[in-house]
Amino acid sequence: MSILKPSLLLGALASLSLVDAHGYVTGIVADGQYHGGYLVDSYPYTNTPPDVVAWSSGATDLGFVDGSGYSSPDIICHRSSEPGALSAEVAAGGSIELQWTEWPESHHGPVIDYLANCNGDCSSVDKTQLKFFKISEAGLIDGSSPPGNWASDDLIRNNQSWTLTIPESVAPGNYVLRHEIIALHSAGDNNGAQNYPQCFNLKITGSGTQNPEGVLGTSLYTNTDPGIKIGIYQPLASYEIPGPALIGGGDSNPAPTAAPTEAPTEAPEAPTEAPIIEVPTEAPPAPTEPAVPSYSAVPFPPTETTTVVEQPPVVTKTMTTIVRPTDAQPTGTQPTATQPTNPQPTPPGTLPGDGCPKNNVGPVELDLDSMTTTELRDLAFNALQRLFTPRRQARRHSRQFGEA
Ligand SMILES: [Cu+2]
Repeated sequence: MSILKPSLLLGALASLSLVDAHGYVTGIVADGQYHGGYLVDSYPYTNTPPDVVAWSSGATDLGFVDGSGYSSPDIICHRSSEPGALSAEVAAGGSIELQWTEWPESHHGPVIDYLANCNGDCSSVDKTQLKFFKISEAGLIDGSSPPGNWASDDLIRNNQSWTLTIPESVAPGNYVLRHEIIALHSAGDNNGAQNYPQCFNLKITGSGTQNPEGVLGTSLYTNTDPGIKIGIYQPLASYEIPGPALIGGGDSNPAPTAAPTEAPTEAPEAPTEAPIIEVPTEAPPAPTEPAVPSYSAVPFPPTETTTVVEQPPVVTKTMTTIVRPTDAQPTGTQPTATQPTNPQPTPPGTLPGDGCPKNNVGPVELDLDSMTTTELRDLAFNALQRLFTPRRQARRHSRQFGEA
């Protein structure tokens, strides 16, 4: 078996920024106390993973949920998630720091945090009944220079971590914290935004009385929300953070990297008009010409669709005595002319999916000639992402899903 060599593509890809595998939260610090998270790159392969405050996740590819999954339970706390057994105690008014592994710089977007009251024990709660209210949000910091400076960039600058405050007004009780980055690098496409949600059980103490109603996780977003379907490769004057409105007392502008600035005491008013989108004065950077068609052949991980089928040996049989004239169905070799003489491994313009049955990304037919520059760039991002995902991760992925 041979596959197209990624090395052939490296030169063509050189002009594009490299992306890394996606990150996840390895642990949280609640009021100064560290709690280990759900280590999605090891716990799924352990017989008895430890009890943690984090919800488990089936997203072993460190992948995402997109607009096609906004009404599916996968959007609630990530794919196939189940409640954590433990809870982290934090006082209302206290802080939670979420510690990520390295987040890819190209994956710009907002960072959003919600709470949902478990009304009982979070470790056995039905996630489809949880109603989330937004307690913290941060989106576009500066959109003047595309693709802009975003909350995700702040997270990276702050040593891959994010700190939020539990509103002092929230009533004590058991809650699920839903923490999420939405990557917008491909969000100009339909279902191009990528949601990376993760959940943690909190036991909130204090004397608050606020009990916001909240909305089901499956009702947080639609794939046409202004903050979900948006191209970020043009100057943006504003950005509408998706999801329900921030509750009163919520934190609309966490500033994890700088000294605390004057925090807003209430939620900002809802925008009264659509976000202003300035007409770009110049075209967004385009991938170099040779690079684009090459993406069509990037295989990751290798799938059967990229396997070069060995050409059947041509049988040059000279003996004809075994073929009798009365034989209606010759049992000898089939005429070689009917054999595929040179099977193509992959039709031009086909980008293999990542092979993950849960990722909703199967092989897709692409008409490169009709794609916009933005679409081509997003394709490049995705291809690079697959190309540079660590081999170890790919092997685990293969084991889990039984791929060859
Ligand atoms: Cu990505």
